[in-house]
Amino acid sequence: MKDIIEYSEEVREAMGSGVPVVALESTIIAHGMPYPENVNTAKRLGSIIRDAGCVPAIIAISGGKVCVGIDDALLERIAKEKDVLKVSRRDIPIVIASKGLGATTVSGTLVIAHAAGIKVFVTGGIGGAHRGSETSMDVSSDLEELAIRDVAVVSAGVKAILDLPKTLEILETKGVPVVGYQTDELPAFYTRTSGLKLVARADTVDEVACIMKAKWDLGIGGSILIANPIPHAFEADAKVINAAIENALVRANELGVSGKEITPFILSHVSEATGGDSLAANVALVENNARLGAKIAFAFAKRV
Ligand code: PSU
Ligand code: MN
Repeated sequence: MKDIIEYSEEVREAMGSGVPVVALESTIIAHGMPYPENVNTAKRLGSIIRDAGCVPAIIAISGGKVCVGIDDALLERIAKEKDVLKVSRRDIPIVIASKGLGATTVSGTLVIAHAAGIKVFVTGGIGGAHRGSETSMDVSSDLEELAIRDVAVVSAGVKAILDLPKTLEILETKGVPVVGYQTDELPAFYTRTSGLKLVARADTVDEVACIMKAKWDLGIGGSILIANPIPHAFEADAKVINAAIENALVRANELGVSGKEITPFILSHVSEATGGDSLAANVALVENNARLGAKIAFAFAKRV
């Protein structure tokens, strides 16, 4: 993998001098937000992470190479072009071989962050078990990679388009602790609560770093999922969101949308149905995660 990876200069320098690097996924840019909010958000995440003394590494695939850290020109292409591929772990070798342009999901980003030795990865929401997955078998490969990659993931919980209790069960089976950051409950992305109690809570980044170190020092491979609730001011009305999700699921079913298309389909329908509010919430929660992720990366680096 090593000679397939291309590091940006900033990331290479950071790694050489022990500055903590924070990974960011690119599917959220290509398929999760409209242009130009996506490129502006990506740049703001970079500034937040740099202001906290770390270095951001957006992960993507381009020209037969895996990119760890991308320049503004490639960011612009990922944000703007219509046929950017959504790359999960399964798709990585295909997109490298075809020299296509790929935006990595949580699972794709985890594979690459792990290979690059990055310990903290910031995203919005992870994939999981879809509603009806007991028959469709649609469970995101995000959960498989969370099980085996030694990278802590900061998310705003799990979006209610999924089956949250099933997703938590699978994470338990796979040994992935879900740590509520200053909360006892699993946040549901647009909302701070889901009614589902978590087994672990951390109130400081040092506690999170301690959990990471304990897990990996013992050779228990795999991720720690940090669930960071959306800031109060941006929290959405759960009723409005849930109605939009129900509608989107009915539409997806009618149109026979399945496989890797289903998540982007539902995400875009929900954001259409809720207007600009959900986009503002989405931006706010990812920025909030970037602030926390950088602090965690710093706290962890101090411990090793
Ligand atoms: N959930 C969200 N926002 C997202 C995604 C999931 O709330 O942008 C994206 C992430 O990139 C995640 C991917 O890794 O969707 C999961 O896709 P799938 O369900 O096809 O595995
Ligand atoms: Mn799926």
